[in-house]
Amino acid sequence: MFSNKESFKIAFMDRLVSIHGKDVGATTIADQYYTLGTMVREYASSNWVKTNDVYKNAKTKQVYYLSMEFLLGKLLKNYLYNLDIYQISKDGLKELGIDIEVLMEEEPDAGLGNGGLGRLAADFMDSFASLNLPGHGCGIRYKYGLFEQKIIDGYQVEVPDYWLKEGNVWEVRKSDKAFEVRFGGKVITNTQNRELTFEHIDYEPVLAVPYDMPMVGYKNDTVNTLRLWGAESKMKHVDPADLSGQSYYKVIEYKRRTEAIEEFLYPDDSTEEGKVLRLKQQYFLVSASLQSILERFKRINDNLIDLPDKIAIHTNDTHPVLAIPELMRLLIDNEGLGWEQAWAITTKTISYTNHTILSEALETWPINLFQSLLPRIFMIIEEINERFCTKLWDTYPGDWDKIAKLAILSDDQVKMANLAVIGSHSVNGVSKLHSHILKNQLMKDYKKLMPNKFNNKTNGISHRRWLLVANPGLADIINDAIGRTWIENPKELQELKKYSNDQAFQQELQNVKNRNKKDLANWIYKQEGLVIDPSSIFDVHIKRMHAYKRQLLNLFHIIDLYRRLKENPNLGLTPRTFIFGGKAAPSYYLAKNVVKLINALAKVINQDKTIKNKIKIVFIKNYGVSDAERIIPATDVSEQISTASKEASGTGNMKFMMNGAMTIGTMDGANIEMGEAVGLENMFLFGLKPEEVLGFYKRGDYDVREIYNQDPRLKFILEQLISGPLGREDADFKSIYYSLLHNDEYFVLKDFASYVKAQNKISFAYSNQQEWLSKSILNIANSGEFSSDRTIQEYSKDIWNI
Ligand code: 26V
Repeated sequence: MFSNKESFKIAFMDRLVSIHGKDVGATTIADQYYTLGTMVREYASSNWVKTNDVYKNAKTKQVYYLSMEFLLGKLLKNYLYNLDIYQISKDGLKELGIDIEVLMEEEPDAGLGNGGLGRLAADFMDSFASLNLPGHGCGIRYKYGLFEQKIIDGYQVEVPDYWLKEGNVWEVRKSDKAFEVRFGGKVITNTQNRELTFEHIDYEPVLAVPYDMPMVGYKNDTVNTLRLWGAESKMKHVDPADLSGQSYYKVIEYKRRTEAIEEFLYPDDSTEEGKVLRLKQQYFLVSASLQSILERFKRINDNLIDLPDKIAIHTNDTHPVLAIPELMRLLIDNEGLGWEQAWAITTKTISYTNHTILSEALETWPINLFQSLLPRIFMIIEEINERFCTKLWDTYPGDWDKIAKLAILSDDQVKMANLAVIGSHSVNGVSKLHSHILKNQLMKDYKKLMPNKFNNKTNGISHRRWLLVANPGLADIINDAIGRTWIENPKELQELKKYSNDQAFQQELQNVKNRNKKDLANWIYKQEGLVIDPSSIFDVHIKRMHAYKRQLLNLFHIIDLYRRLKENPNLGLTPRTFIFGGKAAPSYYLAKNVVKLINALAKVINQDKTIKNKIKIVFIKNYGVSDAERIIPATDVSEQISTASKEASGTGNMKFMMNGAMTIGTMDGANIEMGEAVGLENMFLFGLKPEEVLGFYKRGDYDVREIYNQDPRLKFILEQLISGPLGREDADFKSIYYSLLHNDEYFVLKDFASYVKAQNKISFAYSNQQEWLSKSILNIANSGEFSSDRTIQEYSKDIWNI
């Protein structure tokens, strides 16, 4: 199609005119973006077909990664890099007077995820393809992604995110590969030749239509598939004999119910009224994906017994765990297999990752709701449950409490995590600590019963997206120092270690960081209208707003710093810019109040001339993937300060490390392994250890009042929430005040003193730039093991057997 700049220019111009039917001069940036998009998609498509043919002909085992979330962000730049046509396109466009950076900004962020779990799925797609591995994603094509966050008077206001407004240039709709998914109705049990058969009647059908997106590997000709399902109504005709019009309205209502399934992504909270719909979405994803997977399998293979050798199905958290009963249903009802055989195939095929130990995030469904929406699936779950409980009885005769705790059905609920553990062959956590807690606390009874199922797969990130593409300046100096092979083999970043004390390299790193900080400062000025000083320390806390992530602890340090500056305006303090970003779930009252508190504090501090610009606070509104790509390369200090034991892994922490930021963090999630990799002297760790936190919870003897009474700084800070300029804000900071003094569930007060000490150490360390840069280089050098390539290789070997 094009192989150099000149042929690119010709192809681009031809298309621009033919697609949009206007003179080149009259085309908009959106037209130009769309044109380049179609060219890139076509450029990838021959390898897409080829990759599929290779898989089919070699009957290669395929992995399907089922996830309710794929937080893709923008794709154009990564496609261009991976297809190795970035430079040609950039130069060609430039000669046509078009700035490729401006054009790339046109692409909407695909925000089909809440946070870490969804972004992980997207980085995994990148690693599958780049490692030449046959791994594909299955998800939902939500019309609206996670809400757009507006800030009005300091408060978060949610607005629908219609990312598909201009269409999605990367997708290919395949209406010939649609499947029917059935809801409601009832099940009739028949006996034929002394065998039971099940007939699902009076159900409501929904059509699942796939939209495929190419997942392009890094310069390797592999193109896998991300299949996102759209929901459509099946053609239903109005009854001509019905003169009342009722049947017409029924058809309309049916259409509405159907389309609601693909309407929007649930924010990470669970309000009662939305629950039925979320369950519908989960079954929709699972049923459509499994039917399509099974159909492809049968086209290529003869014997269903071989399914586990040819297919691995992975469930990203419990959200797609109905894959277990759905596969049982397809094998028994459609394929005629017996229970035992179907169960053996199902459990060998399906594996499950847990992403959190927070009890409020462990999914359960009320039985009555579940049963009426999915009657046949419920029957199968009952059978799985009964067989499992019978076995439990042998191990724990008479111990009803234990049995109720481990059963799938108890307390009138369907317990999804229990179903996941019982019906899969592998259960993994996402960091060493998190897997340890799963094995020894949350799931310890299961671990005793099935010791070999449990394992750890520490998360990773795409070093291509988060270093090579997001921070080209840094990638360039790395390439000059150690060559380019780290791009294929990120562990080779280790080679940078020998430059940790090389003054020339340190200088280059400093130049890159300074440039990135200037760019970010300019962008913040455009975006938020705020002037920040690029020579100040950029201290960044970007992630979902949640009590356990402790944005409050960060704010308390800022309030304390501000007090010190007010008391002593000549305080020798390296100026700092505190950057926050993150969305709060719409119904999470406390988290939304923290957003308001950040903005209120920013208003007070940013306007105060007496502190001579020594502190600035920025809240980045509507924080998303593209913002992360801009902010992380410009960061000096990365805040990873969750209450120890609560953050399953974190992946932002790894992105900052890879971009040379210093971590201030707790002994939590993957922070611990980052410390093992780079050495504790190159991180700033503080606070309670996980076992201390768990000890307090167990004994219930944390006395927050005692801490409060001992530390006058805390008294001052907490008082600011209800009096002074913050207290005068028209906001409910009292609720924060009372929740902390009531029980301080996340140990903000307890960890305060140790956090401030670590922050002081950071200020001191920053003043010695040589040492700082040396640590920064060591962080980059040791970040290679946190590439998602390593993670995917481990899953492939230990769990999927590909
Ligand atoms: C729960 C719910 C409940 C119902 C509404 C929608 C919804 C969406 C997500 C969740 C569970 C979120 C669990 C999660 O995101 N865990 C994060 O996973 C990251 C990737 O493994 C990990 O790095 C983070 O530490 C962990 O918090």
